[in-house]
This record gives sequence, C-alpha cells and structure tokens, in this order.
Amino acid sequence: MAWALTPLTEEQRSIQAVAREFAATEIAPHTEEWDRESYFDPAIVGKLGELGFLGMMIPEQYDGLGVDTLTYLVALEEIATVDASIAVTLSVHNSLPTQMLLKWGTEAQKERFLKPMARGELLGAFALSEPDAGSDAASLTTQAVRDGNDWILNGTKAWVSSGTKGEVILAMARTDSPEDRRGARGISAFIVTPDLPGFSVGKKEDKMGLRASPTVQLHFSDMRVPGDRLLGQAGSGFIYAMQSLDNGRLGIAAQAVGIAEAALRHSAAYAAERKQFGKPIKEFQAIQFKLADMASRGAASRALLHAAATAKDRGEHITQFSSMAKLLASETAMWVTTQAVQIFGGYGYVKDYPVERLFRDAKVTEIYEGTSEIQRIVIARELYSR
Ligand code: COS
Repeated sequence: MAWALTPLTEEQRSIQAVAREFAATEIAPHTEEWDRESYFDPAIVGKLGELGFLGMMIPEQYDGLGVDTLTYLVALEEIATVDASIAVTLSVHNSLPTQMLLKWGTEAQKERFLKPMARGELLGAFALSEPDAGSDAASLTTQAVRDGNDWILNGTKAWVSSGTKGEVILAMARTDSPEDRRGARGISAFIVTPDLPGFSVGKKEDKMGLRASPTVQLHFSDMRVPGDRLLGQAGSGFIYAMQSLDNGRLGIAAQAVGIAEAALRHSAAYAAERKQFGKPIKEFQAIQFKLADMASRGAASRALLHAAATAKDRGEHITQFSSMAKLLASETAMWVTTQAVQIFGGYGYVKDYPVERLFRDAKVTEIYEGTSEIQRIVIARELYSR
C-alpha cells in the first residue's frame, strides 16, 4: 500500500528497506509492551546508532551517514509506521541538537559532542519550552548570568523529549539582563550535559500517547556551564532554535505520515476480514469511501513532505514549506486515525488492536514542535515576508 510518489534513488530505497526491516524485527515485537509500560529502551537507541541512524544527515567527516533530508525522512516514516515513540526519539536527535551543533558548533564542540552523537553513543535533546513559555517561545525566562568564564543558569525547561536519557541537551536561556530585555534577541543556546552541577531531571510526564518516549522537565539550579558550552553567538539562540525547528517540523511530519500509513494498512486489512451483514465490511461503500479518503489524504501529506525535503536539499528557504508539511501531515494523521478507530468500531476503542495506540500517538503531532495554530501563523506570515 506504500504510496510511490517520489522516485527514490537506489541508495534511498536501500536505506528505506533497512529501516523497514529493522522496525519489523527489532521494534514491532515490543511496541505494544513499551507503550503499555511507558518504557524507553536504551538498547534500541544503541542498535539504531550501529545502523548510522543517529547521524543520518551528519557528514561522514563527523562520523555520520551523510545522507540527504529525503533519505532521512523516508527512513523515519518506516520507523514511525511501527513505533511513533522511537520515531520521535530519532527525529529530535537528527533534526535538532545534531543539526545545531553541525551548523553553529566550533570544531572542538563537534569533536566532543557531535561525533559521538553521530555514532549513536550520546543521545541528543532540545530544550526550548518552559512551563509558561510554549507557543510564545521567546518569552522564556531561564536566565544565564556570566561568572568569570562560566555561565550560571537558573530555570526550568518543559516538554523535553528524550530528557531522561538526553546526554547532550541544546538548551535556550536568556543572556540579556532583567534591566535590558531584548526579546528574542536576548536568548542564547547552550550545550548542557547531565553531569553539570545544578542539573536535575524533574517531573516525567504521564502522557496520552508516545508513551515509550520519555518527556520530562529539566531543572537548572545555579547550574555552572563552562564558557565553551555557548553555541555560536550570544543572543542568536532563538534564531538557531527557529531555524532548527524548520528541520524538526519535517521530522514530525514524517512521523505523522508513518502513523497515518499504519492506520490505513490496519484498517484495510481489518475491513477485508471483518464480516457484518454476511459480507466483509470492505464491500460496503461507507467503508470504501473512508479508506479512499484516508489513502488520498495520506498520499497528499507524503507528497508535500517529500517536496519540502527536496526543496531543503536544494538549499531553498523552507520555513513555510516545512510548516505546511507538518500542518497537513499532523492533521491528516489525526483524521486518518479517527477514521481507523471508527472502522474498527468497538475493537478500535480497546487495546487489542493497534489503532487505539495510533489514535493516541497521532494527537501530539498537532501540538509539539509548534501547534497547528502556530504553523498557520508561520504560513500566513511567510505570505507577506517574501
Ligand atoms: N528561521 C530563522 N529565523 C527566524 C525564524 C525561522 N524559521 N522564525 C523566526 N525567526 C527570527 C525572526 O526573523 C526574528 O529575527 P530578528 O530579531 O532578526 O527580527 C526573530 O527570530 C524573532 O522572530 P519573531 O518576531 O517572528 O518571534 P515571535 O515571538 O513572534 O515568535 C513564532 C514566532 C510564534 C513563530 C515562534 O515563537 C514559534 O515558532 N513558536 C512555537 C515554538 C515551538 O514550536 N515550540 C515547540 C518546541 S519543541 S516542544
């Protein structure tokens, strides 16, 4: 049922096949249990690292696989089709902290952090949001103050994916002073590691979906950060975060495309087996129309995502494209999984079949890395900015 919309190269098809095989053999047998137990398996991260999947878009010179965005996203779609929690772990690591280090890190920072991240020895996380700064990310209040060569950070970051396992966290904090607030231009990016004095992991969220991906708060309490952990220029951290989210949103769109594909496959298979009124329910037009719309919307989401990915690989400005891809794919995933639950009827509402999990997992794609409302704001603003 795969929608063959984008002609893939031989290399892209072969990496896609590796991802599909890995997901089927190493992840699928555990997905249900990991969701039920809310369990994050570090061994899977190690295995994905061995495949090179934690350094997908990192050049070989920094120990990465060096593939383009489209290759990365088709692999991510395959993983998401089986387990959306593992997909977000991959997406955050590949799209946000590693890309930030690649783009704005010094050679010393790349040597120390990026290379082991690309090899899969260190897992990355991204800490922008705070309890009171979500959609309005520039209103964050975590404060960094200079102390000799070091910085002292105080504050709480929220909704940090992979936060309990995150070994390299790209965290945004204010470096302007309370007397001279500079808005988005007063924010800097820091490379934070859990060994820093004053770092602690706070509340682990008990989530509706993506239960095998740990989401936590991080507390920085007089946390001493060496001066060489500042990323790039002081005051540019918000811009770095926004540019990185242009990439991150493609990853979330790929996750949503994978969830929708899985919901379609399960629904089509179920509709062929399930009999009511003396025939398989796929014989009823009410079900056929649902399946047709699910397939069409899924195909449109994937086509837009792949077009955005290839635009990025051509070096184009993709802020609007990326938000469009995420908006369409996430709302499609929610809609498609809703139809899937409906096709399964009562069986869709219980945990005996995977569509119940897919429905729960789909919801967050409309929320994180920018809500659907924020994506619409970005898309509309871009209409007037160019
Ligand atoms: N790429 C590069 N720069 C960008 C950018 C992007 N995609 N988006 C914004 N910027 C720059 C702007 O150009 C501006 O730069 P200047 O200071 O040079 O003018 C600066 O960043 C501030 O941008 P803006 O004024 O648009 O900031 P706002 O406070 O209005 O916020 C939105 C813009 C709402 C788009 C932003 O806050 C956002 O994306 N919010 C959602 C955050 C999010 O996704 N959080 C999820 C985190 S992961 S759970």
